[in-house]
Amino acid sequence: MHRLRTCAAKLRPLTAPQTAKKLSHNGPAVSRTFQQGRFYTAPVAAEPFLSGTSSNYVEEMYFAWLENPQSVHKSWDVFFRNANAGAPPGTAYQSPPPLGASMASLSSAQSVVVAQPNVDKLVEDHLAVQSLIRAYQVRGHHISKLDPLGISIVAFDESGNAFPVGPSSLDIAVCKERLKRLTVGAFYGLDESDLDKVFHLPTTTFIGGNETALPLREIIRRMEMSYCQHIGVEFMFINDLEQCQWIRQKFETPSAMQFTNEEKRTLLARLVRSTRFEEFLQRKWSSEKRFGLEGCEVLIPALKTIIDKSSENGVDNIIMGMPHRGRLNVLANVIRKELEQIFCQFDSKLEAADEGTGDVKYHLGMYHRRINRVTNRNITLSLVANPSHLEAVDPVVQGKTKAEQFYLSDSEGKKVMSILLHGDAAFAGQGIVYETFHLSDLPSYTTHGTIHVVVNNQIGFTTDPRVARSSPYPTDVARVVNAPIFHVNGDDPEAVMYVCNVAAEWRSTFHKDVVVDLVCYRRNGHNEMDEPMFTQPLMYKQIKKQKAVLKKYAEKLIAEGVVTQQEFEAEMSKYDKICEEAYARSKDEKIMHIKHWLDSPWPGFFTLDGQPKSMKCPSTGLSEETLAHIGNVASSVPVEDFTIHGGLTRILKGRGEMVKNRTVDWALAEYMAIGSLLKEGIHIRLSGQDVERGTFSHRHHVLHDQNVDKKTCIPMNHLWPNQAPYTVCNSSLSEYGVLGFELGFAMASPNALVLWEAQFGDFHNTAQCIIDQFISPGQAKWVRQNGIVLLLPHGMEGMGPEHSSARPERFLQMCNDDPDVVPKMMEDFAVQQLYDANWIVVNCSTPANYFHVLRRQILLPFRKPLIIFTPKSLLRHPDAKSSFDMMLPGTEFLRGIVEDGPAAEKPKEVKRLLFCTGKVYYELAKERKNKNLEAEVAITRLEQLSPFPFDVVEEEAKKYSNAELVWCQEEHKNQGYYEYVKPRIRATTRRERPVWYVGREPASAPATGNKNTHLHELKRFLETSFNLEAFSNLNN
Ligand SMILES: Cc1ncc(C[n+]2csc(CCOP(=O)(O)OP(=O)(O)O)c2C)c(N)n1
Ligand SMILES: [Mg+2]
Repeated sequence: MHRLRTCAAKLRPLTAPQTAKKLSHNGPAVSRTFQQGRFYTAPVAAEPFLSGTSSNYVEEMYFAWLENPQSVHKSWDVFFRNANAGAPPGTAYQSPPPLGASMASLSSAQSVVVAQPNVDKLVEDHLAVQSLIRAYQVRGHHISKLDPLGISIVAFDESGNAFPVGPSSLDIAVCKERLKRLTVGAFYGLDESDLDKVFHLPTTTFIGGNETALPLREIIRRMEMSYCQHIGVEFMFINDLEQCQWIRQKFETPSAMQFTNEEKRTLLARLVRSTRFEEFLQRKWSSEKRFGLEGCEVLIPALKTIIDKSSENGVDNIIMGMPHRGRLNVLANVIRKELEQIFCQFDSKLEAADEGTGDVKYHLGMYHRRINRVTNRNITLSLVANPSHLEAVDPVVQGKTKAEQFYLSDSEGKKVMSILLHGDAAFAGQGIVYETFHLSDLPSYTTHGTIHVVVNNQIGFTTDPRVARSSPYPTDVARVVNAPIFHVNGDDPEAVMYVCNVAAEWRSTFHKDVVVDLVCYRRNGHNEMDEPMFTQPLMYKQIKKQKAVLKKYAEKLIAEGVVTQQEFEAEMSKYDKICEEAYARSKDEKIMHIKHWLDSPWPGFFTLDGQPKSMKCPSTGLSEETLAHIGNVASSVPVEDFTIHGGLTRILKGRGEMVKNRTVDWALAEYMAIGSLLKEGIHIRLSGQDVERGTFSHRHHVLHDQNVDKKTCIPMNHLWPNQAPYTVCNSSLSEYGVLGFELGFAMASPNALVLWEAQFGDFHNTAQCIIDQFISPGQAKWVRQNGIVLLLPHGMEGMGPEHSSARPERFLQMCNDDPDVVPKMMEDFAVQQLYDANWIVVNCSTPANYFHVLRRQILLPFRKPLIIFTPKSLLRHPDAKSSFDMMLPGTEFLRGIVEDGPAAEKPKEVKRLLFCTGKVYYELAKERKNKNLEAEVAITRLEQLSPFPFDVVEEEAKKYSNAELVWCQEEHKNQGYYEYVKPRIRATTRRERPVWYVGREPASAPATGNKNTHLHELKRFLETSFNLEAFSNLNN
């Protein structure tokens, strides 16, 4: 009870300003003292009956009275006045004079509560009514008529009889039963004889319209109308009173759902398009799968309503993501892709004019700018390309939306918004939905409200909801972010249109997520070739009887006289003709241009025919002055009155020393790369868990004032007067969601460097779907380049199996370069190789090289994903420092760092050429020195693993022509790089020289959990690395 009242205390102040305002004008002289959990003034609070269950109700009364003393019954008015005037407890109440007035006269209803023999009964009845109203608001959706098939369990009682629902069944017994379901219990003591009693309405309902009291019968009728028809509103979990009131007003206000004839005709026309489109496809390609929309044709008018309303509210750019169901229809009738372009996709002889794997109909995206005919405003609609993996596109859409908002300085999402479509089974089942919802209100990830539309056909392929989810609705996941959920019967197009309007208004008012759950059915099997009767016989018997929504709605409008039969038929013929004409034109389409299916064109970045403007990469070096400037800012606090932590002062001082000595460590090199690109107008966004400080406490891009909460400073944003902005943001604890989001962000523009850092590299595998479905094959599947950078901390540091390996073998296995073919070494070989690659995989061993590869990423004339295995111990390794000299103009990223010590002076005398990558180099170099083998063993580091630096390796192999070729890695043999590099090194030597392996034995886990074993393994493979006899008796 106390908790409840404390909650009330939290909610009530929202209306307090209005109340206070009123009070200061004409209310009684009551000062409103907010006490812990209670709002009465002390004398009122002292009344004995306020301590019981009636207190909530009385509190309502009291507030109503404070706002307007005339709004409550006279007896309450007298009571509150007396109590406030100091009447001793128990004496403030005076029985009202008996009223003889007729109850039919509702206009004077505010003072018509029947005289009660005692106040307890009066209070209890009002309480009962208030609870009843609340029960409808909270749980009315459970008994609303959402299922067009009428077979969902909520419409049946225990004996299997369909429950009579709706305002027509106002028999009190029925109401009681229905309300029992809502209230889990009795009817609060109300009975038949109370139906004509008039009750004052609480301020938490709008069913009264202009009336403040209504007979119980009418209250029930109106609550039934609001909450138990074809719309089920789930919102009472939202802990914001204003938002709850807003929703109540939308659904409770009498006659809220009114449409003009014009609107009804538009709705019918949209249904005609939606329905006839599927029928047309079925006629022409009866044996093709199309994942049709039959049973949810209303999706098209639903989306169009959302778009119209949003456009009316100022949105001019909508980014959508959707699954297979109804995709073609959405492309045709919402995004308005030319019909012939869609139809020709069914022609198997269509030839592709450009790259891309021809994965068009269900996966490719779209981008289209056009005039919205309803609002006459320009609107850009894009549909993001998606893989089969249901819901995987959700965070990608959000990231792209965020980026578009960012570039348009649309900081509140007034211009750009996203719409996500979902299937019922996928929405409930896929965890990425939850991860995406959790990004929705985070400052650096919010898109200021997404409208989710669920095509809830009550089935997922062949699986019933009752075995597909543990929640009552497929939409329950949305409750975590307090998104209202509007369930609506898909066979009532007007109800659908109404909720879609409300959803769009909600989004533009509160800038928060909202869900429209279109409860519908799937007329055919999962696709048109599937037999649904195998698995859902009863459901499909019902579906066979089901009249199509278009027919039902047309009949309704014809009966209402809104359209005539002829007009309806003319509308259908008109659209059929459009389809036929497009079909004829589609026959002329012989060549298919996948680039016409891009969701994110990058105007000006490529030549007109989509090629890079050059095949050169400018020098990535920087002037001494620029390096020093960035270094100095990185070592300072560039704002006044800001107290940083003492430890950080030391770190910054250390950075300052490095700058003086013209050297950089890892963190400083990163600073230089980012800072310099900002100067060149490139927006940089670094996102991931704890990236602001850096997991290893090396980065410190956000400084925190030690004395003032939330006072932070990002020195990177204080580098240059007109620099591009730098966004660095700690993310939610998600990989799938956040990596998807950043990929989407990177998709929007080629002129931004977007980096996602995994806390440890091994965590990337919870985002595997984004890597496998989007990043690795994105360009090949969807002709879409993307320059996202993945920073994956990697290295065998004895930290055990969980934090050691970013699994380089997996990334390398997905590289598209041929292991057995040495490419032609022409001019610009290195850039050409990058252009041909699906992605770039590097493992830098020096800060300078890390610096160059980040800069190269943006200076290249095209975009490729870049995977960087980043070090842990090297962050502070005394040898892992680079001189400014390695970063000056003319310097560049080194794909291989070749031996330059004594071995290089007399290469023919070298016995062994050790190839390696990453941090193991430092261990090898140290061991070589200890063993005094610097002239005998050359060590060459491969910094870029893929595309493979064939030229570098070839040259080194030739140079050390008498040396054994050895690949050394610290990872286990079946992991790391060995499988990838071995055939490629062999190919460069025409398979004439063996490539020996040194490293850890094959293993299932990435590393041992035992520190001693770790050190032992290290010792062993270092020994072997410099045991020049190790392979002398072996064949490779
Ligand atoms: C992540 C993932 N797992 C499994 C599948 C295979 N699959 C394709 S459609 C489908 C059923 C989807 O049901 P629902 O989300 O309700 O959409 P509907 O087809 O009913 O419109 C399944 C399981 C998939 N595409 N993606
Ligand atoms: Mg489904």
